[in-house]
Parts: sequence; structure tokens; C-alpha cells
Amino acid sequence: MTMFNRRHALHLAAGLGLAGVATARAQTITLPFANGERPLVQYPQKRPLIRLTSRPPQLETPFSVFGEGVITPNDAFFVRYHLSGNVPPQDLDPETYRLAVTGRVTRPLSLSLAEIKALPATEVVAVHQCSGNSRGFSEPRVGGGQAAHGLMGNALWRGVTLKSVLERAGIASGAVEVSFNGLDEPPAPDTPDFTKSLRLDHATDGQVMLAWAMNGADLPVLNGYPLRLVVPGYFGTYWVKHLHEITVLDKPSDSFWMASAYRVPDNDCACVPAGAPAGPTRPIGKFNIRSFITAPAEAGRVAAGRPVTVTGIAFDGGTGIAKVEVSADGGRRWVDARLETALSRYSFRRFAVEVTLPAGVHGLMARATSTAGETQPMEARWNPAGYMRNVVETVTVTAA
Ligand SMILES: Nc1nc2c(c(=O)[nH]1)N[C@H]1C(S)=C(S)[C@@H](COP(=O)(O)O)O[C@H]1N2
Ligand SMILES: [Mo]
Repeated sequence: MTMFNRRHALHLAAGLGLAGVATARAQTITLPFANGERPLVQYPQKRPLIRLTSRPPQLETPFSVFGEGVITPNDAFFVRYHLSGNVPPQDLDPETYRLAVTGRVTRPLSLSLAEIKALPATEVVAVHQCSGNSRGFSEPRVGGGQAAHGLMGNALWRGVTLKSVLERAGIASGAVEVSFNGLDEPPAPDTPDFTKSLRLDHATDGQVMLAWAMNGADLPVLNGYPLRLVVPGYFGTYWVKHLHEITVLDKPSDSFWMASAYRVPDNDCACVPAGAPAGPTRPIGKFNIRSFITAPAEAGRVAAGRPVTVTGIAFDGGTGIAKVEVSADGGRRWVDARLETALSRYSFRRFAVEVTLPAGVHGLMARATSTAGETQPMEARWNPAGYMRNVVETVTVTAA
């Protein structure tokens, strides 16, 4: 990295310490649920995004971005943080940055960014999605960030496999889990630090990555510069940003963020009757299957009696999309959409199909099915944290 770029990165990090950066024009967007009005705010390296909170910065991608292309541009990618201490961390100097690999290893490592980048690189296109994506639609409403569908994105990630780094460190006997910590810290010692862990077999499966680049550029500061975990097919909570410590554990992590938070009802649907307590839980894991119509847009107008192209995106936890069906009559009849070539089994997969609508108001729906036979429910499932929404969504349009 050149000196200019390095200063630039540091400067950006420093600028983000402000409670928010004023936009030239105060714009707002209204998400389609109660109390859905949000400001559109521009942060460094980002275009104006939907601001959920300013301390820490939490930004949602406007849904229209998903219709622009199968890859989500870095400047439109959502931002999620938990801790309001040093977020994002101020000290992200790529020259002094070190990644520590410690715990149940035979050779503890301290790697510079240059050393990490010199290891054999690997790439994957993968969807990144927060567990609470679409939480604002939960009925009854639940606590937590009231997001629409913009806490997701699809990017080309470049880095090294976690497996190769763990092999260099050498896994010692008794290892069962691998824990990850980022440079962000809690505001006060009574808030638990954000650490996450993966079972050893998952951590060494060759899919989990330490990524330094996204869509051919350095990670944006707010998305984890200079290094983040990428866990294809798994919810974003595991994708630890500003990663600086990997610890191999000989017992399951007791981190608050594993043991108490980011857990779902321990049953097949990860759901309970609306309003009921969660009951026994397990850590959240793989994405369930989802699909979204990106055009026509919600509340859009289309020509009556003429073919209209319905397009959208679908993804699942990594088995791959086998089929997307579209209904133009609220779910009575379905037609198969064409699927675009898959960029990878973890990527958004685009679909398209022509429908002809008589004059009137219509509910357009998409329903994806994976190669493993998983499909989307017609009725929304519910859990107290508002995680894992994957109901068949409806886009209402008027044909005239
Ligand atoms: N260091 C750090 N990493 C983190 C988090 C965090 O608060 N701190 N939040 C996690 C959660 S819950 C999500 S959804 C993703 C968000 O990643 P993004 O901000 O790049 O979109 O980061 C994950 N990694
Ligand atoms: Mo998340």
C-alpha cells in the first residue's frame, strides 16, 4: 500500500469517529413498516445509505441497489456494529497491523498484513447477510434494529483460507473451537467484547476465509479493514471485522455473543408461535433460502395486457438454487423463472420471467427452491429475536 493510500485509510478511520457525517442534502427514506422513516446519510467510502443508528454506525442498503446488478458495490454495502467504543477502530495502520494466532496451537503466529497477502490467495463470491435482515417486518414486532431487506449484499471476497493459516500454526491436541476477535472494543468494561467462534471442523473446511479484499478493492473501513472473516453460507454475525486475534480453544467459547446472543429456537424452523418465548436455543448457523423480486419495484406501475419482465435474486446457505417460481396472482398459480448462470453456490442468483397482467392491482411473489429441496414458507415464521425471516415476499404493483 502506498503512503498516500495508507494515510487515506487512517484519515477515513479518524473521520468516522464523528457521530455521523452531515450530508449535503437531508434526505430520508421510509421503510414499509411502522416508524420506518430513516435518514439517508453518507459515510466515508459509502454512498448515502439508510442510517439505523449513528453510535455505532449501522447502515442499511437501499433495496433498489439489488436490482442494479448481482454484485453489491462496496460503497453500497451495509454496515453493522455492536459496540460503541472505538467503532470503527482508529488504529488500522496496515504497516503495524498484526494478526495473532494463539491458544491450542503448536506454533503461535503473529502475521503482518504483507505476510498474509503473500500466502496463496483464494476467492469466492458469497452473500453476506445479517441475522436480523428484514427484522422490521416481524409481526408481532420484536426488539433490535428495525431493518428492511437491506442488511445483505453479495461480493467477490479475496483472501486466504483459514485452514491454511491454522495449518501454519499447527492445531494442538484437545482443540475443539476457533474463536475470533476484532479490534473494536466495548465502550465500558461491563459490555462483553464482540468475539465469535466456529467449531474446529468448520474452521478447517477450506471454505472459511480471512479476506482483505472485496470486489477487487481493499475492504472499506466500515466493512472490516484490513482483514475480516468470511464464512460462506453462514449469517453475518460470524464474519468478524478488523480481525486481529484467532484463538484455538479446548472448550466451547463462553463469549456472550455465542452463549447468549445470536441464538435461535432449537428446532427445524428456528421458530416458535408468534409471541412465545424462544425455549431451548442453539447458535444461529446457515442462511435459510430467500428470494426477492427487484423489478418491478414495490408500488410500481406496469403496462396492462403486455408482457412485463419480473426479475430478482435468490440465494441459500450454499447448496445452490435449483428453481425460482413466480406468481402474479397472490400465490395461486406459479411459473418457473429463468435462472442466470450461478457465480457460485453462495452467490445471489438472478432470475427473470415474463408475466402479463390485466388492469388492476396485483401481488407478485417469488419462491425459491434449493438443490437440497429447501423452499420458502408462504406464512412468516417468528422468533423473539426476529432472525432468519424467509417468507415468500409480495411486491404490489398496479397494471394500467
Ligand atoms: N469486529 C466486529 N465484527 C463484526 C461485528 C461487530 O460488531 N464487530 N458484527 C457482526 C455482524 S452481526 C454482522 S451482520 C456483520 C456486518 O458486517 P458489515 O458491517 O461488513 O456489513 O459483521 C459481523 N462482524
Ligand atoms: Mo448481524
